[in-house]
Amino acid sequence: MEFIKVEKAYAKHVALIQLNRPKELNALNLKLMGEIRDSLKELDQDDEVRTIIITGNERAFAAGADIKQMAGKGTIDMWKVDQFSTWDQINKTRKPIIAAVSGFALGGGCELAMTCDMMIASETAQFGQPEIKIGVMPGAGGTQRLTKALGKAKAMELVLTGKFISAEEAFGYGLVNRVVPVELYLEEAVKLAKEIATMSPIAVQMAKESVKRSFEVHLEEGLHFERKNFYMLFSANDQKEGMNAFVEKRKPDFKGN
Ligand code: CO8
Repeated sequence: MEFIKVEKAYAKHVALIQLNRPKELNALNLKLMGEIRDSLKELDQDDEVRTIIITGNERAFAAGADIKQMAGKGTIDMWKVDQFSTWDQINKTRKPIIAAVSGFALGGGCELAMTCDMMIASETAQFGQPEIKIGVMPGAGGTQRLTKALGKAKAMELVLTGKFISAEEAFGYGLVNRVVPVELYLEEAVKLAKEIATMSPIAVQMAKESVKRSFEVHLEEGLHFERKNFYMLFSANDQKEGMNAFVEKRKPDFKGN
């Protein structure tokens, strides 16, 4: 990997992907995005891994798509590259992904963080969709995910002016799970990842799938989907282990089968 670092066993059952183009504020070039896609695909298949953290560094989670790489491109160049299939793959990851965000999370960087399932932010984090300032607009879900999180008026303002919001403000809108001092943001993300990793990975993945479904379908269909996943879990050993452990007053030991 050239532009990311991957640690499969960063903590027990927790993998870490760190964006690693610090000089360019982790600008998301095509190779970097391909590396994220490939490593997520691999980590999703690895039974030892139950939760995944994506992070950058203190100064930047990611300052957006690589403007220098895109500047000279035309419509057909962009279409041929088909970079959004990479984003679709990220969105398909079954295991929960936590974004540990410090510094700039802008444009594609904000979109990448929002594609993750949860976000822990350092108090220095800044979120924004500044594409409008360079003559374009968000292209990897920003207009949709930001609007769902912030509501129409605020999302419209951010997308149309390119203004940033602070971590605290993002927390107020429910965009991030919590805000912590900068020296703790990764530690806090690991804590959350480890907590989730103690649960049944099958139940976690089906629950994640069901929560995500609520963004795509109307209530009745979402309830139907949830019910199907709920029933399915009763064919897993983890369901027996979880319920027996409760009855026997001991901690469950989930094996993911
Ligand atoms: N692309 C390429 N290089 C970048 C980017 C970027 N998005 N952001 C920063 N850099 C580079 C700078 O060019 C600079 O490089 P150099 O040292 O060679 O000049 C280096 O990183 C450091 O940046 P600055 O000197 O500008 O640092 P400052 O602290 O002064 O400013 C800012 C930090 C405010 C973050 C500033 O760099 C900035 O405004 N960056 C651009 C932010 C932006 O517009 N992002 C949106 C990009 S478009 C986009 O994301 C579209 C998404 C569509 C779908 C996703 C497909 C992958």
